[in-house]
Amino acid sequence: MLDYASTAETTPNIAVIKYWGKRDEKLILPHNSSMSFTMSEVLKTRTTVVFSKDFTEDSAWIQHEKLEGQELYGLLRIINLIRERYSINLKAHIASLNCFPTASSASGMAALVCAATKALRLNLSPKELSILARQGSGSASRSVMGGFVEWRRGVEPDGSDSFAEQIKPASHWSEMRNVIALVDQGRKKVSSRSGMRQTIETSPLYRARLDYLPEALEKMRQAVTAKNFEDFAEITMRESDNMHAVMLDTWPPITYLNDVSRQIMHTVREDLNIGETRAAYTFDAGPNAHVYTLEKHAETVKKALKEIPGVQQVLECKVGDGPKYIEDESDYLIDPESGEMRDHFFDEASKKIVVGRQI
Ligand code: 2P0
Repeated sequence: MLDYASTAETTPNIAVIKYWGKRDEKLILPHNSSMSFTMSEVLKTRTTVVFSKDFTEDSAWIQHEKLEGQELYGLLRIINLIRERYSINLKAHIASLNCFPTASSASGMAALVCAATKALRLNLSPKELSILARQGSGSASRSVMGGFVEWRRGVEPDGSDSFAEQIKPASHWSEMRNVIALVDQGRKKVSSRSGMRQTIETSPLYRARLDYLPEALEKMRQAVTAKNFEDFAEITMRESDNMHAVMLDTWPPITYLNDVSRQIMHTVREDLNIGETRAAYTFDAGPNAHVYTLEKHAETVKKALKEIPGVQQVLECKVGDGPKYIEDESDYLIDPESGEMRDHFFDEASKKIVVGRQI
C-alpha cells in the first residue's frame, strides 16, 4: 500500500506585503504581488498522502476527525487537479495534523501538494509546486519554499506566471524573529475569501492600495536585502495598517482587529520602539499579532507582549527553510495495514509530532 506514499511537513508564512484581493477567483490569481517569511518549525503541519489501487474511495482525516461532505470535497479539489493533470487513476487517503491552535490554510495546502506530488514521484520544481498550491489557497503558493519569499502576481490569464520565488534563504537574516501574540484562537469571523471579494466590490480605498503597493514592495525588497530593520519595520507596520484600513473601508466593514490587537500596536509604537526600532507588528485576517523583531530584542518583546491583558500565549519563531519530507515510514500518519489515520500526538517539550498513543 505504501508504494505511492509520502509525508511532508510545512510551516505557515507571515506576509509583510499582504495579499488581499483576487483578479481571478477560480485560478486564485491576485491583484498584487506579496512577500512573506516562511516560519520555522514551532508551528507546522504534517501530512501523509497515500495513493493505492487497494482504495475504493478517497478519505481524509484532519487532526482526529474524518472529513465528510463539503470539507472533504474542498481538500480533494487539489488532489483532483493533480490527478487530472498527470493522468493518475488512483484513490487517495490523506491524513493531516496541525500542531498550532489556529489552522493555517497556507501550511495545510502546501503540505498536501508537497506530499501528494512526492507520493506520485512527479519530481516538480518549486515553481510548479507553487502554482499548484496557489490553486488551493493563494498564500500556500509562498509556503512551498523557505526563507524570504515573493509571490509575483503575474499577468497571464492562465496563471502560468503567478508563482512564488525565494528572494533570500533563511540564513540571509537568521537574526529575524517572529513573536506571535495569541489573542483569540477561534475561527475567523469573515473568511479571507469572502472578505477579499467584499473589499473589491465596495471599498473606494482599495484602488489607492493597489497604486501604493508596487513601491512598498520594492522598498521591502531593498530593506531585506540590506538587512535594514528600521526600514523593514516601518514598511511592515504601514502595510498592515493599510490593509486593515481597506478592510474597515469595506461595506459592511470587516474588523479583524480587537482592543487587544490595538493595545499591541500601541505597545510596539509607544514602548518598544522608543529610542530604537525593536519591533514591527503585522496582522492577518484575525486579531493575533505577529511581531517581527531581531534575536537581540526577542526577550524584551516577549516580556512586553506577555504583560498585555488579553494576550493568551506568546510564541517565538525563526525564519524557516521550507518543506521537509519525512523519510521514515514509521512516522507517516497513515497506517499501512488499515489505510486509516494513525494515533499520534504533539510533544510540547520536544516540539515533535510523535506517532503512537500518548502514555
Ligand atoms: C496574506 N492573507 O498575504 C494575507 C494577509 C490574509 C491577510 O493570504 O482565498 O487563505 O485561499 O486564496 O490564502 C489569506 O488568504 O486565501 C491571506 P485564499 P488565503 O497572508
